[in-house]
Order: sequence, then structure tokens, then C-alpha cells
Amino acid sequence: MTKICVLGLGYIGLPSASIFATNGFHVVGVDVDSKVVDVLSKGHIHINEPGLKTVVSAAIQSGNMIVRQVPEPADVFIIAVPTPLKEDNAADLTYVLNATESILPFLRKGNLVILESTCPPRTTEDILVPILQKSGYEIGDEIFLAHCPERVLPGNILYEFVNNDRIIGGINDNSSHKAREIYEKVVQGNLLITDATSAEMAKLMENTYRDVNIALANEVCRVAYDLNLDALEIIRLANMHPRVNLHQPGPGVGGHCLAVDPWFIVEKSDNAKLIRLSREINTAMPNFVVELVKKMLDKTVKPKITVLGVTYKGNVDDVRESPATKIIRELKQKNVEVGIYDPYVKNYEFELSNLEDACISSDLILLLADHKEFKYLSANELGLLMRNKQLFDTRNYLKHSKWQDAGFSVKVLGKNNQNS
Ligand code: SAJ
Repeated sequence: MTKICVLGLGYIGLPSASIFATNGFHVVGVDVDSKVVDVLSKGHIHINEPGLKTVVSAAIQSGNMIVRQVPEPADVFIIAVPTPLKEDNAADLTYVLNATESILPFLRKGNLVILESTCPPRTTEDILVPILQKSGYEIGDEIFLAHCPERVLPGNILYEFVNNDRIIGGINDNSSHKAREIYEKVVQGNLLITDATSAEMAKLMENTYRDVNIALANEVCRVAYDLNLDALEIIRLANMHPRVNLHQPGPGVGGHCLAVDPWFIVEKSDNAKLIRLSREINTAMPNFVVELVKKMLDKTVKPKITVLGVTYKGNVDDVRESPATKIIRELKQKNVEVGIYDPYVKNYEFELSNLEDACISSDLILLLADHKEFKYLSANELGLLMRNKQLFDTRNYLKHSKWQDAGFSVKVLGKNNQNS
């Protein structure tokens, strides 16, 4: 049985490890965090992803997956650790470097090392190869190495891991061939063979495409405010053209992918001008939301608002790079009291309340994440708790007529020409 050691048991590593284990591989999942190892060993999971608990439990119960704090010898090593941003927006590769160093004592001739973590172009060739050479083996001949970036959408990871096409970027043909042999056992999408650096850049371009497109939508939103137009209607109409697909404006772009990956390109080339500007446009959206909120509260003495949802998008528990955090921080700095409710989040930088406490004596409900539960809120009941009945929906998500019927005045981000 082929043995795979997966380093990093987060949003990407844990689904990968458990899917390989339930497909007949012997998997050792490794995480440096003892709490993660404890939780997983007991059959629980530390992240919220639909269906993941079932797959992890099945993997552990089958005996095919064990969880450890340190690596052990294996046939394949998959590195799936975070690559955060540093203060200067350059990639912080510390976790990748540490994970790669940590497998050196266990490498044997014929092993395959796969980097799944997203990283700046040339990381595999220029940084991983020299580290792995310290093992004494010929990299590419005796140890095979590939970058096979993950492409799964949080909230739909299990489906997309299996069904999406997957890029396989070996440092040479043999490495690509070896990596393909592993993924073809679990992936039903196409396996797209290329070199390691093209794989790195292609992965970054996927998220950059989306970030730039959202920046364009956010720019339409800002321009529409200047012209007193409805940006959402304009985008809807433009998208009726068969070759136009504008994305949606929002309170900002968050998460560990779109808000981070484009910087990895900017770091490598002064010509990445549009990419940098798009990041700046999207990063400015929380501030724009704060300006609009201030306007809605300008006649209110000692205002209180209710934030619904602090995650970077709906139906996930991830608050990394969430625009909500910036918005709440800025509003608090402006002496606005903020009650916060998020049914998905347990630990957060700011105090979380239950829904009722968050709404009591509030002057405005500000929807920042489109969690499905929010569709079913009772506007009538919440209205009874509020001091002023105002709703600002930054995701164009709620059924606005229901809130209007309950006496709320409703604003939607992008719909500047609203009367109510
Ligand atoms: N957003 C908008 N407007 C839109 C779409 C999204 O403002 O029209 C915002 C969301 O609210 C969120 C952010 O963008 O704050 C990112 O959300 P997302 O759903 O676009 O993407 P992620 O970050 O959850 O996952 C992305 C995916 N990439 C692409 O769709 C190209 C996923 O496939 C990648 O695997 C993942 O990044 C990753 O790990 O790189």
C-alpha cells in the first residue's frame, strides 16, 4: 500500500489526507499543533467544512489514517501548509521551509515530494530543490518533486477535490509522471501536466483573475455611487452579453486565497500593475462601507449597529483577511457600538453575542457575510428589539421586501438609486 505523509492538516491538508485514506492509501497526517492532533485523533475536526467530519472519521476508523505531530518515512510527502503574507505583502514561506526541512531525515530514494501550498513563482525550483538536496539525493532523479496546487472552493472542498481538473507541475517529466500516478487514483477531473513554475503561476492567475474581476465590479459600484446609478442592475445587464462575466461588488475580498495570492505575483514583477491596483481597490472597500454606514447613522446619538456575519464569505467559519474585521475595527474607532452575531464563528478578535443581544437597541443591521441562516431571520421579531429599523445588506442577499414589510428602511451595497 502506498504510504503518504501529509504535512499540514488545515483546510487543504485535512481533506486531502482523508480523501487519500478513504481511497486505499495509508496516510500519516502531520500537524505541528498538538491541539489539532488531539482533536483529530479523537475523530473530531477543528474546521467547519460540509461533509469533512464524515470523511475524516471514516479515514481514521478504517485504520488507513493516523495523525502525528512529526513526519515519518513514507513513499510520498505532500506539503499543504499556509503561506501567509508578511507586513510588506511578500510571501512568508516559513511554514513551507520548516515542513520541507522536517522531512529531510525521512527521505528515501524514490520518494515523491509534492508542494500543494500556493507560493510565488519559482519557489519549487529555487527554494525547495536546494533544501531537498541537503538529503544527499539527486533531486529529479532519486527524489521526485512537483507542485500540484489545490484549487478547491471552501464550502465545496470534497466535491471539488475529486471533480476539478488538477495541475501537475513536475520539476521534470519523471516527477510529473510520479505525481500523476498518485492523483489519478482519487481525481476524476483531468490531470494537466506542466512544469513546476508554470503550475505556480497558473494557480496564482486563477485567483488573480477573480480578484481583478471583483475589483472591476467594486469600481463599477463606486462609479455608480458618483453617478447615482444602480451598479447591480448595470452589472446584470452587462452580463447578458455572451462574452461578459462581471463579478459582484461586496464589502471587500477576504479569505486566504484571493486577498493573498495576487501579491505573490506583484512581489516578483514590477509589471504587475493591474494586479496591484485591483488589490488596492478591493482593500479599500471596507472603508467605503464604513463611510456609507456613517452616513446612515449621521443623525443618531450614540449609535449602535448589529453586524451579521464576520467570515470572509457565507457558510464558512474562516475569518482570515475578512473585510468584516476591518469594518468593525474602524466603526469602533469612530465610537460606534457594535453588536456582533455569527453562528459559524467561535473565537474572534471582537466579542461575539447571541442574535438578540446583538440587536437590542441597535440602529442598523449590517449584513457582511451571506450565511444561509440569515435568510430565515424574522425581520418582525428583530425589528421589535431595534431602536431604529435600518438594514444595510452589503451582499445583496436578503429578501428585502420582507424587511421593508417589517418597517425597515433597506440599503443594498451597489444600489445607490434606492428610494427607501
Ligand atoms: N467575492 C466578491 N465578489 C464576487 C465573488 C467573491 O466580493 O463576485 C469575495 C467573497 O465574498 C470573498 C472573496 O471574494 O470575500 C473570495 O471568495 P471566493 O468564493 O471567490 O473564493 P475562495 O477564496 O473561497 O476560494 C478561491 C477559489 N478560487 C477561484 O474560484 C478562482 C478556489 O477555487 C481556490 O482553491 C481557493 O481560492 C484557494 O485556495 O486558492
